[in-house]
Amino acid sequence: MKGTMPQLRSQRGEPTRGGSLTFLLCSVPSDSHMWNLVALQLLIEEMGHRVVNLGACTAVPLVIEASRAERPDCVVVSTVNGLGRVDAAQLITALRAEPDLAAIPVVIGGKLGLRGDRDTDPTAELRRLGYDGVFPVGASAEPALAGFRAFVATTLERAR
Ligand code: B12
Repeated sequence: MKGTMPQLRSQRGEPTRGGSLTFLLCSVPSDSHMWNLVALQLLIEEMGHRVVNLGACTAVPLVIEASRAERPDCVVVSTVNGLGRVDAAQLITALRAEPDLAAIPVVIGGKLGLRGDRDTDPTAELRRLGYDGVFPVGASAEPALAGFRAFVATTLERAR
């Protein structure tokens, strides 16, 4: 996969408010939705941080390569097509198997199952596999986004 990393980066210049963290934003291989990624990139940039957005249908080897190249403060996985639960397990297993990347915080959020509100909560399962934060989206995205903001403030920004 060498040489294939897209250069889709913030075009908004250097972050302005304490913008010291780098986020690697990606999806999972099966998921072609992209507005979730665009919205999250804007949200994280508004928080004052730098985003490297790998785009939709993100291949697992690309996430590994970009993690090694960028040394992000956090990998953010966003998926909404409902297959995320399965794909996300493969992604975190691959990332955690790389000793030099194993300590990077990785969080996931979005519409993680196919049955909406009737899905069982995937949080415990995904945490057990190695995700540091899990933010499932239900009827409204706001609780997930609030949880993510709190994670960034308490876990990432405070750790610096
Ligand atoms: C546009 C769209 C498409 C377009 C995508 C175009 C593109 N390139 O982006 C097309 C037509 C290609 C498409 C295809 C499919 N889609 Co579609 N799509 C949508 C739709 C109508 C809007 C998605 C969108 O752009 N939303 C705008 C963004 C800004 O909102 P968002 O995606 O929800 O993201 C926000 C939150 O979820 C949250 N969030 C997301 N990730 C993360 C991560 C973290 C860490 C946090 C904190 C928060 C968070 O924050 C984001 C910003 O607010 C939704 C329905 C809907 N109203 O959501 C269905 C929807 C996502 N699609 C769905 C499905 C099933 C499919 C298909 C499987 C349909 C099919 N049978 O072919 C395919 C899958 C394709 C694939 N390989 O992935 C389902 C998913 C079901 C589920 N998960 O429960 C939905 C919910 C429709 C439905 N109600 O059934 N889709």
